[in-house]
Amino acid sequence: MGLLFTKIWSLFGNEEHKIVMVGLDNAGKTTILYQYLMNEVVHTSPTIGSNVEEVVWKNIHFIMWDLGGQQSLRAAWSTYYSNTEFVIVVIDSTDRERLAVTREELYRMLAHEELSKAAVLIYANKQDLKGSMSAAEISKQLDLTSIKEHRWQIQSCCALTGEGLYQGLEWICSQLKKK
Ligand SMILES: Nc1nc2c(ncn2[C@@H]2O[C@H](COP(=O)(O)OP(=O)(O)OP(=O)(O)O)[C@@H](O)[C@H]2O)c(=O)[nH]1
Ligand SMILES: [Mg+2]
Repeated sequence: MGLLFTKIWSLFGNEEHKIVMVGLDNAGKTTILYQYLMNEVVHTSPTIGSNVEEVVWKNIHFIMWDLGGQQSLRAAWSTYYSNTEFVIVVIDSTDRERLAVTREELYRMLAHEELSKAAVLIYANKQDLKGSMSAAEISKQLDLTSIKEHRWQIQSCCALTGEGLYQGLEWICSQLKKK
């Protein structure tokens, strides 16, 4: 009965999918969240704790958690993982020095039991800035092809213009259909 109800509920587009958005501080997570929500760039300050919003895209409802990325806050990321279907990892593509830190955080996260079924979308953000690394370069540095236990996708984007953001959401929707 519970399952039937869930199925009927989802036919009406009322099912909610949980997304957790992580990445180092200054990567652009909060900017992306409010681009999704309002199609505009908001003035952000570093997130302490988290923001959560409901984002509706093509009648699909997402509960999107945007977590603060400062080092002292990263240990708390795992407290948000339960029932997460998708993880979005946001990368400042100009931040070459800290890509190794992102890599460490990425693999720590993927090893977490509660994310064993989650799919991962990686945004190579800030493509508008000179000297930004390409998605291919980031993919190589992060060794993404070694990820076998999770579905993953990398998408280059610019949160200021919104370019690339919806291709990322499209990928997420395509994964929902496969389930
Ligand atoms: N040039 C450029 N700047 C961006 C882009 N996306 C975000 N920013 C800027 O980067 C800065 C940090 O953005 P936030 O969205 O606050 O970063 P965050 O990942 O939420 O950071 P924490 O909350 O500290 O984890 C802001 O000044 C944004 O305007 C982008 O695509 N291009
Ligand atoms: Mg933030």
